[in-house]
Amino acid sequence: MISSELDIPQAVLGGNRLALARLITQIENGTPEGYDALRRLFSHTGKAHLVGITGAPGTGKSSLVNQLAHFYRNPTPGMTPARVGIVAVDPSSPFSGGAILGDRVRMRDLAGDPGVFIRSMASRGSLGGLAAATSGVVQALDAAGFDVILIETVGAGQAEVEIARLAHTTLVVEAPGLGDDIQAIKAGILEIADILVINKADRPGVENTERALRNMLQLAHPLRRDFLSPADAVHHTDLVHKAIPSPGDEPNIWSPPVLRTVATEGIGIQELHSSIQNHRKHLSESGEWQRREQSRMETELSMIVQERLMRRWRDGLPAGRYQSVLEAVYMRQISPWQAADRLITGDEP
Ligand SMILES: Nc1nc2c(ncn2[C@@H]2O[C@H](COP(=O)(O)OP(=O)(O)OP(=O)(O)O)[C@@H](O)[C@H]2O)c(=O)[nH]1
Ligand SMILES: [Mg+2]
Repeated sequence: MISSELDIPQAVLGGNRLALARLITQIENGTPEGYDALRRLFSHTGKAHLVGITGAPGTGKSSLVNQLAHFYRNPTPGMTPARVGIVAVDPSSPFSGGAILGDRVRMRDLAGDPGVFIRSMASRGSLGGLAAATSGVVQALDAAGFDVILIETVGAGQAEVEIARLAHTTLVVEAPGLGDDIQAIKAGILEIADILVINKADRPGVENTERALRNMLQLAHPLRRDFLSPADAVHHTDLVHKAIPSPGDEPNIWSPPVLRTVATEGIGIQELHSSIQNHRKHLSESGEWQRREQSRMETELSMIVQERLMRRWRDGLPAGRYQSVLEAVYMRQISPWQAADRLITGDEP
């Protein structure tokens, strides 16, 4: 039981799961208690490896998250099991909960494991709100001592890009047979991929998908082409599995590997796990970890500031004002810039 006098941040730091669940609800609802708790917990964050999993609907993200979580909990002998937080974010759905994880039997295993904490979140209003709330939830899990936090975002649009900016390592998941287009390319999320996963590799068309992805990767990261000698190019498949050294032999260039998995069978999961660990190592050794941390915080701050300013400004507008100015733009009586002046400064140029 949680009494109302319970010091939630203290309890979260002490590993109390009910306190963590309550804190997450407060964060989702944007309550003052939630912000206050995050203020106290923030100095305890910064340890977890944040891994984003994104891609078009139905590509098998939840199944992969499931398998990865299992692998982190039961790694190869000699490796220490990691504690895993899972956040499933669905910007398109007004409902949370439900079938966030595809494989129900495994989900039950995970749910009974004290080293795993699963939470699903759905849109409650604006995108900025959801991304900011997600970052708060991730901070809570980080402070609670989860070593790895897997953040699944459903879909392949701007919302995913926003949320992916919160992660240290981003997996973009594709599947063969979703039509000729590669969804990630259309949505422009290939640029944010640190690791590309072709899941459902048991399905026909996997070669085409892989070829298309590798071609697109060359365009998205043209720099790497300079380092391919003709001999290397023959073994291109091997090459993309490791970072290609820059001319100065700095370990600073990461080439996103393209991996095949069959999440339903657990095939390719160990390799995927190794890739994630390699990326983490690369981030630390290249100094990129620090840079990403800073850019993550910058993104978070600007998201929060935008959200707050917008809300405060909207609350201060007389009723109907926004709509009437917008109507004037519709009628082409004023330009959008004039409209913004009117709304923000009250000027009537
Ligand atoms: N054949 C095959 N089916 C798979 C594989 N991975 C997942 N599936 C199936 O694909 C369906 C969708 O899997 P999910 O893991 O729910 O996919 P998702 O990307 O999380 O889906 P959304 O969250 O709705 O976007 C389920 O029926 C899975 O069992 C795979 O490697 N091969
Ligand atoms: Mg899913």
